[in-house]
Amino acid sequence: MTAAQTLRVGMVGYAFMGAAHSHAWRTAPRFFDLPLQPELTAVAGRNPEALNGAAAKLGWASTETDWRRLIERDDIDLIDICTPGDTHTEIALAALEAGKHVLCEKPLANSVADAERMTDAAQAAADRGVFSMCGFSYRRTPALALARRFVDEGRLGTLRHVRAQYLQDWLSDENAPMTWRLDKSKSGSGSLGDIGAHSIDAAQWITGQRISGVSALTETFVPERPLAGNLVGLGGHGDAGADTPRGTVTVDDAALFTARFDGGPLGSFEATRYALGRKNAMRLEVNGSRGSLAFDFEEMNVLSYYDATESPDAGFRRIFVTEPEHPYAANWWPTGHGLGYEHGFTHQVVDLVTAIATGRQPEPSFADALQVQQVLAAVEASAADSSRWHNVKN
Ligand code: SOE
Repeated sequence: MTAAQTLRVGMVGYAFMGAAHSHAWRTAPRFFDLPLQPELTAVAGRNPEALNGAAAKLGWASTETDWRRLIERDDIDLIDICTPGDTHTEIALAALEAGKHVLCEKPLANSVADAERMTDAAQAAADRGVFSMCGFSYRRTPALALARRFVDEGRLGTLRHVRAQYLQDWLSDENAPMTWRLDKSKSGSGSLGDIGAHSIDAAQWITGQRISGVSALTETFVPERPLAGNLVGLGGHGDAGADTPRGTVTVDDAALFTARFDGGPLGSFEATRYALGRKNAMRLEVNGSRGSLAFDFEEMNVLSYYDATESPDAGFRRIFVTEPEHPYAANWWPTGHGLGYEHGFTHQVVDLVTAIATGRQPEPSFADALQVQQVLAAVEASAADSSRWHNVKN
């Protein structure tokens, strides 16, 4: 197979997102006819022992202990950034400058200023045929892609409400240890950017409208947490004693905001890691003048649809989004067998590789992700300003 038919990937980071992306790079060519064949050429990380173990487990052909080597190598065509947000800008700018395509995990950056720099570089690189995408993978969940199709087809009529919640509970235990996600210098924000960003992107993409202004509340419920290294040898989190060293949480634990979309609908958004019992409940409901849609990622193969043109007692219909005519579904299993969290990442690779091969700007672009960053910034500004209304800069 000649190099022209392959897309040789270098990935930075190999934790949760690195594992999900690796699965997607391996799986996409086995279930979809791709115009370029991805190759898992190299993975970069700082800890040689852990890196070698991850490369063997996740299927990478080589390793580098400095991500800059991936940029220098002429056997790598695309850089996949799966690291915390404080590293996204430096890596993406270097990769684009070196003529390498970029897939960057969300949120794009830890600040609007950095997101703007990345967007400017991406737009200049696209003029040279070097493309980039931001990894808002929930767009590629078949049920949410079907929701977008329904809105595009006018089945909901004029949109009135968007109701988005992203509920997790992994921080409900006050002794759950510090992680990079709780350190603003690494993550940029807490629930807001980590999971709220998914809701913002999905809501804007499905409705085809952008958030123009917000009023927000944020809260940090547990201001200090045990430093993870001090829990080694202790049982669960509950063993952290009063004398266990603790670190300061510098991000939001929960964010709530109301929003206005530029086409008129009103929005309500909630992101939290304290919704005990909710594990990954990314929920979205859209109400229009002719119907409603509702989705909950904890039942990710189902899209609920209320069609106001039917008899009122028809109620919400539960569509099992596995029919061959549904987005992405024809390439997987017979109807009714269902897909999982990892399939959104595989579909993300399919769409990215296809866009690159056809010379088309992949979506969401860095410019799309910059707009999400603007919403995040407006939410934080409003929360710091007694929840006063803040318009979203565009
Ligand atoms: C947070 O726990 C998290 O891992 C996010 O960082 C991911 O983007 C989301 O897909 C699942 O939850």
